[in-house]
Amino acid sequence: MATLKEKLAEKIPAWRERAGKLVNKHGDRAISGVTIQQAYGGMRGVKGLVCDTSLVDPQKGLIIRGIPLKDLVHKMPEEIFYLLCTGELPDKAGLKSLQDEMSAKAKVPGYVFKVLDAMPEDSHPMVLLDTGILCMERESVFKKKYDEGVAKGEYWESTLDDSITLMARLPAVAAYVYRRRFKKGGPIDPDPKLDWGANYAHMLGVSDDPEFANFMRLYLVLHCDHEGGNVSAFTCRTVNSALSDLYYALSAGLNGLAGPLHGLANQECLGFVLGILEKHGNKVPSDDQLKKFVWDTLNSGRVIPGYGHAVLRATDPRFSAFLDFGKRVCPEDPAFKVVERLFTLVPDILMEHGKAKNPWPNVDAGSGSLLYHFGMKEFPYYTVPFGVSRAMGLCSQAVEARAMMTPITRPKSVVTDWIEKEVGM
Ligand code: AMX
Repeated sequence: MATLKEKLAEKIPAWRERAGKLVNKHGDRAISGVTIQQAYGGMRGVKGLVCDTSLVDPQKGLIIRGIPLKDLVHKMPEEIFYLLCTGELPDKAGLKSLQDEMSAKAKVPGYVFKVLDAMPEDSHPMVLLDTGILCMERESVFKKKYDEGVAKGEYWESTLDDSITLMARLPAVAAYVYRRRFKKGGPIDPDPKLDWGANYAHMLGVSDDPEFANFMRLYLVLHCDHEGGNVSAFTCRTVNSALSDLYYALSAGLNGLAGPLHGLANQECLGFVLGILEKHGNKVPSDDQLKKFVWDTLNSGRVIPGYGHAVLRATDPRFSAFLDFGKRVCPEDPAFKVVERLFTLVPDILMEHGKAKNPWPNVDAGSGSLLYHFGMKEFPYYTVPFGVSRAMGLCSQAVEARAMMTPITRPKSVVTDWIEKEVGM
């Protein structure tokens, strides 16, 4: 067995050698160009980053360290974190050592709750989560080691320490945010016997159904990472590249996740489904009624939430995993049934409509209806579990970046005059 740190110590020298060889032998070789459209258009498709934790394949969806997500849906989130960091799934003893370390580091300092209590009552749950993370910055082991003058080649070790502490504490902070913000009563203490995902479910206190813990584990696995260039990952890695520690960097990344074009989309999808039910007397409408609702939405110039993707060109395997879960656990739940029926109807309609490059569902099409099924009805909270999960990806990417001694991020910007001169305008 190897602890996460031991496994990384074993692997990092070979990773450095591999990257070093590439840069030494082929450093001048171009792997991407940049068009003017890309420079003005959010750098879509520009290959300018290396991220080995995961890859989004247009057809297969998320691939974590070479393993398609569909083959990982029954794993524990802690196993996925170990995989993201090292490229290998842990054995039983490796998993237990990580879980023990997380339990030992899980206690959230009391001042965090005082800070959250002092925030305005209507603060957005993501503001509370990100503030809770940021105010713990004084605990950073990386910062302490950096101030002591530790060598650059060892930065990854204290970044890993910070990652594990942050991840260990996030469920308690996130559950506190839920219970305080939505007046659910006092906080629920963690149960040291429970794993990471089950403990989060337990501390939220929304459902006694044992399937809720299974759902939360699945949710945490499915949202864990999505390459290095999405808004939250790119932000986190940029901030961390200045050697701002992970408390600064993770909080910054999750501030990006809070945007409606990124992590906030899941609440809009559920709103769409509930709007359908409301319009039809809270009963699942017929297929013809559903088709009409979808066409009416499109004809009024709106998008169908939960469908389409910037990179994917097939059904998102994360959606398929949620669909399988719902079919097993709550096949008769009206909101879930609408999600299931829409999946059989919307792709054909979007193809006929002819605009969306990808007519298939993304992760957000199903997740909200399942949270709703378990009794979590507060939409503004829905990005928070996404953030708890995505912390796995952001932290593992930071460990990778420090292991590879990646320098500070600093792409070059240009002025419009320069572009006009370049093209002779
Ligand atoms: N319904 C209707 N029209 C859609 C559509 C949808 N679900 N998805 C794309 N289109 C339209 C676009 O609005 C665009 O129209 P325009 O030319 O009039 O502007 C056209 O199809 C081409 O868009 P695209 O290249 O296929 O998509 P994109 O890469 O620009 O955007 C996305 C991707 C996800 C923002 C878009 O598909 C969308 O708005 N989907 C609905 C919202 C959603 O599900 N968001 C969650 C995404 C997952 C996540 O990041 N959490």
